[in-house]
Amino acid sequence: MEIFLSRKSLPIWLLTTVVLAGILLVSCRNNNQPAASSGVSGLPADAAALATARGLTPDDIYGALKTYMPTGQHDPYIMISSGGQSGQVYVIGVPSMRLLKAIGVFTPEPWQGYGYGGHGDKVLAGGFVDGKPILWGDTHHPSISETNGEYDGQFAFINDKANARIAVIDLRDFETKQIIKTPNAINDHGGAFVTPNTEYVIEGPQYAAPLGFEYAPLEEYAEKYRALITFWKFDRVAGRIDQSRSFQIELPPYWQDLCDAGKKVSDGWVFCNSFNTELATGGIELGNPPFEAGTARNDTDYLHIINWKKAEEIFQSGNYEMMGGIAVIRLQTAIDEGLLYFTPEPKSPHGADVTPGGEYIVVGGKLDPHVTVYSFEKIMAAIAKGGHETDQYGVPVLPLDATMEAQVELGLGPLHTVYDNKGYAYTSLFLDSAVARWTLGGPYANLNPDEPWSLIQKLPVHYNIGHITAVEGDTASPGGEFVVALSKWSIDRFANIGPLMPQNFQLVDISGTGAQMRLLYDMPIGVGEPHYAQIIRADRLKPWQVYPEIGWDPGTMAPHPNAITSSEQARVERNGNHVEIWMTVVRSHFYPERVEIKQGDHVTWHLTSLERTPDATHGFAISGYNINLSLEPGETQTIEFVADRSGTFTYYCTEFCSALHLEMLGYMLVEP
Ligand code: RUQ
Ligand code: CUA
Repeated sequence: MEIFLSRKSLPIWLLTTVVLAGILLVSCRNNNQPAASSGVSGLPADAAALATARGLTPDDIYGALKTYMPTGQHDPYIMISSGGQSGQVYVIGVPSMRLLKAIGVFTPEPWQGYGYGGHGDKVLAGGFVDGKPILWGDTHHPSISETNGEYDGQFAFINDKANARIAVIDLRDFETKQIIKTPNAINDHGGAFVTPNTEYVIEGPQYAAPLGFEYAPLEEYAEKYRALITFWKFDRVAGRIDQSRSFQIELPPYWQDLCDAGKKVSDGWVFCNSFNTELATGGIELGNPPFEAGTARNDTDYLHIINWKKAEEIFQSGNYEMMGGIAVIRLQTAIDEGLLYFTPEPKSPHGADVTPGGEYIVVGGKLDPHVTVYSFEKIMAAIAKGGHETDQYGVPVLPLDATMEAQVELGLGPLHTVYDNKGYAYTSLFLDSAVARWTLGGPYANLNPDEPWSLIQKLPVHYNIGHITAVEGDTASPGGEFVVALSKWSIDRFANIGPLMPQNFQLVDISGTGAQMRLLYDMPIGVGEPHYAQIIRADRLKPWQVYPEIGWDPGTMAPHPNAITSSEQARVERNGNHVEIWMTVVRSHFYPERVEIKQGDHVTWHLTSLERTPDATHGFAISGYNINLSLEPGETQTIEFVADRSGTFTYYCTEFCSALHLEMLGYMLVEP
């Protein structure tokens, strides 16, 4: 509340803090604020007094000035964030860190009428596991569609780690259009990542299981358990994943973790870190080492190096087996055809992040203070040389000294790395609770004045940072203004609201060079534990304000066959015990306002919004029937239900759409 009030009061002292910053900066080590140039003349006394009374430091004032968004002004960047166990995806403005929308994805979402009778039900049903409804998800890594390695702002994808599923969000209306259950797998992690032209959406595996997650005792782990990486073919025109043109590659039962697609020089390849080359199967209660120890015995695990362009050729040549409705390239085929290589990675690796030009792959290490940088050129040379030893499954292992370019000591628990346009990399340090800025070498060395491959600054964050995201920081052309630290713990950063505490998205200014990163702002995320997020330039997005025409079906992104365009066409028709209703919705009435049906009737109800005004959304809820829609301007939806309960029910508009919104209702009479 304190923060809220202080931000509301900002306009009053905005100008004056610029000036105040100039005064206070005389003794400040980071003397690069644009504010400093404003001079000290004309300082309104009330603003200076306010800053003093609140005890604001020059850094606080700088943070306020960098993040404050006056009413009506729009953020230049949009962050698409995982929602963790909420199963949703969040849309957040940067740098204001204002939550703009929580998109219903794997979990029903009432505001959007998602999963309460409308087309969202069909989307959610796509993610059922063998017909069993799964109405939540653990969303991890959103991925915005790319063209030539840059975000194109058309679609976003997100995985559900808990059940191995992928969702497609259309960024024209920011709605979920498809959920697809990954055949043969029951959990995932290394998704969703796109290839540079979104040819494929990559879903990497995690905890191994027998293919098809059939039963097999853990004693048979080495023989029967396997991993699967899925290459989902994305059809841009349809806006859907096409399973018939998708394929999987069988992998050894290591726990593949995070993947990234090569780009530019490394286009055509995918890199995934892994852990548990020990093949640990747990059983602490039996006296076995617990997983946390069993998976950390080896000094190295394997970076997986996968040639997806060649895998695509193998798939197209028919050299696969159909399993669970999808083509699977077997492990032996992958080895024989040279699709799969390993190279060692230091202790308990995490993350695999390709540099903007595709030259290097950076891997963190949960229990190693270094990041290890692999050279794609060296990897290719090592593959060409041949004659490598193999792992126990026959996969060639390229020696580390042949593939490694550099190791950079950053601190404790390096996890994930993103990039900017100044030749810096930014790595999250989980155990240190810090963001490390360090320099890339090679073609990036001349972009800043600092020594290549060296740590430049460690900025404390609060606390236990997992992922990190930068403006377009995982693309071929990163920005350079902001990084967001996705901190897992907030502990003392916000008001005490009980033992379950929000996550903390911390905005960091990276616009300066050298050791000039600065913390700007804390944003609590009180809905689930997000993992990754991506930040896109807002001008790359071209969303609609209203649907293209009256009668638009967001489920198919095409005109709805049962749309009507005026209340004259509205009607109720009965055919036996099937009742079909065509209804219009416009401020401030439904047409018709009385629907009289009989108990046991099968009801098909089409609703069309006649609105063309931006934000003139209507809701449609039928009390007692678990039905709730959101009808945005121009939208048509169909609901179907059996009127199994007789009685008197109201249907009403759940959006405060007009002065006479309370009058926007109707009666549904169900005669016994
Ligand atoms: S895994 S931090 Cu994406 Cu690191 Cu969750
Ligand atoms: Cu329509 Cu309220």
